[in-house]
Amino acid sequence: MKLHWSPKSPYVRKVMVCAHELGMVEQLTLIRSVAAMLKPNPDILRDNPLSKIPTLVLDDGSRLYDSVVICEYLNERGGGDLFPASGAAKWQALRWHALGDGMLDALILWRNERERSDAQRLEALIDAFTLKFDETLRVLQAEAPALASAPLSIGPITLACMLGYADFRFAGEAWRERAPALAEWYATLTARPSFQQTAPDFD
Ligand SMILES: N[C@@H](CCC(=O)N[C@@H](CS)C(=O)NCC(=O)O)C(=O)O
Repeated sequence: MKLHWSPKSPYVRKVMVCAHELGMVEQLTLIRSVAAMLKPNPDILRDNPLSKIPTLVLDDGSRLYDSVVICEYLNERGGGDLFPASGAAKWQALRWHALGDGMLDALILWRNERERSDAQRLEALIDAFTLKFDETLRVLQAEAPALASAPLSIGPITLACMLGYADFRFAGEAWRERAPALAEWYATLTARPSFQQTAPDFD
């Protein structure tokens, strides 16, 4: 299987963490692919009309996207339990996944906005993203005990990838100071080899 991949993408990281956890990394051929919102990449477009990474090309030529679809595919193929099948564990995992992914989408748009010139930047948008990040930290700080006792699944994996991206691109937000119990949970989870081996390239 070929994976359109980058060492900096938090969505790609979700897939790679799942692949490590499932023992499937060797089955993936990583294709370094540059995805930029303002410059669709013809090599990715051939496999995904949205020109986004991660995109997975299966051995039979079929394609899968986006990140959560790829993660669920790997989980099924690898016989894993990263997607709880039913009941409260399923809905908790999916809600955490939605929160992590939604916040990631906001962080990426926030970063784009932040890098505009003073004249072009929409401060109201920056304020809205700041508020959403604050609220996300508040909710997750309150849910840190639940996170600490939950089994490893797509929910906690995605939240940790989101917080890792915040470290990577939003170090100034100093989220640990505002969410110390969350920071403790994060430190424990990201000590796993699957996170250590997929840490974003800070260069
Ligand atoms: N919902 C997608 C989001 C993927 C995404 O936005 N990836 C970024 C890289 S971090 C990308 O490909 N951006 C290029 C673009 O938006 O055109 C997923 O979960 O895979």
